Amino acid sequence: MKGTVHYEKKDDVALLTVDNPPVNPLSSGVRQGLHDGVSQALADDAVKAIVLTGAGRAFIAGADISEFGAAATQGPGLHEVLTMMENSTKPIVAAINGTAFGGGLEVALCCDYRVAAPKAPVGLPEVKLGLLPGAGGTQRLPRLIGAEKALQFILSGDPIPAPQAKALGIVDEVVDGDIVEGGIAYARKVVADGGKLRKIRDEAGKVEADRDNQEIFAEARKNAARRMRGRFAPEMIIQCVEAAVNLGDFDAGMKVEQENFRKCLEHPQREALIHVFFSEREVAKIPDVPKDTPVKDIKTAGVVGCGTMGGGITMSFANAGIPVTVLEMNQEALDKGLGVIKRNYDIQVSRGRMSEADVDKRMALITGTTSYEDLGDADVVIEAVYENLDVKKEVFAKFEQVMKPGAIIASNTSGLDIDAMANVTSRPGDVIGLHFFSPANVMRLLEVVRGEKTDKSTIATAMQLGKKLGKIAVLSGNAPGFIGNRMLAGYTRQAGEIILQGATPYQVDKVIQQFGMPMGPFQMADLVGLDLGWRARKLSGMKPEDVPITARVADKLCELERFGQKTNRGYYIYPEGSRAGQPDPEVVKLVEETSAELGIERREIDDDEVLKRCLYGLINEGARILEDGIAIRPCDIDIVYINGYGFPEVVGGPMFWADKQGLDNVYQDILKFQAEYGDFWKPAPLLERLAKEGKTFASLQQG
Ligand code: 3H9
Repeated sequence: MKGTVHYEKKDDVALLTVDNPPVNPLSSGVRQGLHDGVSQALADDAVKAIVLTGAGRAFIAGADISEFGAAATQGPGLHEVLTMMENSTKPIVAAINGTAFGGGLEVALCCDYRVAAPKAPVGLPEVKLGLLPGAGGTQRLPRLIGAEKALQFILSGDPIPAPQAKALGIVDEVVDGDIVEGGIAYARKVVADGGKLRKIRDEAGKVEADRDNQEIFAEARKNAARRMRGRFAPEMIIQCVEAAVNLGDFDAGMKVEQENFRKCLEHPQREALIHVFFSEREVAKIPDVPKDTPVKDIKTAGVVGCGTMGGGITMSFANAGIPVTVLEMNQEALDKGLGVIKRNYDIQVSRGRMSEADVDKRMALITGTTSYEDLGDADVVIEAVYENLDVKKEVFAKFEQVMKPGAIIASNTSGLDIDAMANVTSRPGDVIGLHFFSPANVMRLLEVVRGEKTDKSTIATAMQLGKKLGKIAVLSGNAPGFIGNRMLAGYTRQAGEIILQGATPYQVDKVIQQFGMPMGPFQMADLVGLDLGWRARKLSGMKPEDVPITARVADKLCELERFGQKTNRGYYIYPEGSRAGQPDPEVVKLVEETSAELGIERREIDDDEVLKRCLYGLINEGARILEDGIAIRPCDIDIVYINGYGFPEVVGGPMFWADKQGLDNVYQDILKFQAEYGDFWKPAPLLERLAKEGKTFASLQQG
């Protein structure tokens, strides 16, 4: 059995310490230990009270997520243990030493009293895993703090620090100093005052009052529809809290909770979201870069370029409290870039997300310069200049001259050759790609690109730096487009082909949005700007007849000065000041004309084909990326796509989704597309093999 609970007698108090490193989830051994420990304390006449705490950095991080979906679990069930604790005739005090999440907080809610260390976070994050607090949380919390606050707390899933939990009424006391001593002292005081028990299940006052306040549920549903579109768990949660309020009887409410918990547990979103949870942790593990690889301490940073990307990267460092020097070619460009950074922070203030003092603190960490010499002492330097290999090589040659020994030299390129840049320097071991996504201060993904000669300690440092910056870092090999943009190329190409063959851009975008992406490929193109590719093609001197057919429509739009959102016209028309585009019949006409010019006969393409062609293009390329060793595991691709490209988390990422479609089904469709549309659709050998063997991408990660 996994995990244990230590039992110690501290005179008249039994101290139970949950021990299941690193974060004490409620695995079988912990449930058994709680059961045995409470039994032992109840049987011992000398014990007057029980204190429950956790070993290490957590109190209890919740149910053991790895047990969900497992065939059978050992040990007593959590409900059995909690019922026993709640029926205890001796007061139980939860001494919350650290993280009390999910089932962990629910255990604490079954105790009579809760004291907490000031920094201990408490939360019910189940909604993020597609679940609901299924150990009484939806019934006890409304009884403790009222339905409205309970709903906000459970639906957000966000943790709060102990002092805030005290203000809400979740925690009785915040203890400075030793939390276990504090818990024992609290328990003794309860005993001295007569040993009064406090069972939340019996407290009806708050839920009775809420019965006249039914609009809180309508409000919760409205918010959930807005913030958690397409999610299954929120409605299940609201129904549970409604039951807590309207049914009155605790056990009847618990029945609703258990039934809805089961529905969530069986829902595909739950499996996908738990896959995402474990994958986010898996991507930090790099097989040939062991955990004990020495990492460099990053105390200062340098950024070259203060445009959109450079400015965002600079903000990321400042947000993480790391002093950063940002370089521009001349004072004017520097002033402009720094001005944009300040304005971005001011917007945060106007939205109430930051205080003026926070902005001052961050701006004080940012230094502007026009001289490379000023970057020399930085522990890491990142170039974020124009996406052109020659320009980047020039910057690297300058780094070679000024950077102190051991500093990490990085490029923010979104797909160019890291080795070509590394070879300009005499220290390729220090060189790495750090591909941020725009806006860099907001987007969570950081593609870390390993060159041929990148040192392991450079990789380990970059991965750790990602975490420090609040990003999720995924390692990619060095090949054109890395993981994300290489896959994206197939997706956008398909979108381009489909509209020439009969769909409209609006149909494609609708299908992709209905799938759960925040925007479709043409909305995305309008946002990024159609002129970027058009200008690059012009600059390269490409003849009109050599322009790929999938870019012809975009180039025609550019000839009409329809560059996308920036000119209020692109594939869509944007009324002044609005980002919500409206379809334009003129664009449909232009697409139809282009098909005719190219001799492509238009036909109706159904939504199913649109979706499959866009997504199977991604997946087939994903399989090649795995074969080439560019991504370590399928889950690395999933995390890249969810965090960098808006792939819906609730379907677990493209490779997980493909597994759920059945790889043989995907493969058979790809063969049909190949027969119809040519060798773009040649199945990746890995996909073909897995499909024929009846296996999944996930099988590559097992064992
Ligand atoms: C629940 O409670 C349902 C109940 O309401 C109803 C039941 C009937 N289980 O994140 P880290 C592992 S649902 C199993 O790197 P940090 C994690 O995989 C649960 N394993 O550390 C990792 O393993 P590895 C509600 C877990 O300090 C290691 O611990 N609870 C669990 O950055 C370290 O994790 C949650 O949703 C778990 N519950 O952050 C809490 N939690 O080293 C989910 C962690 O092999 N957990 N592991 O990769 C978290 O939010 C963070 O892990 C936490 C620590 C903040 C606790």
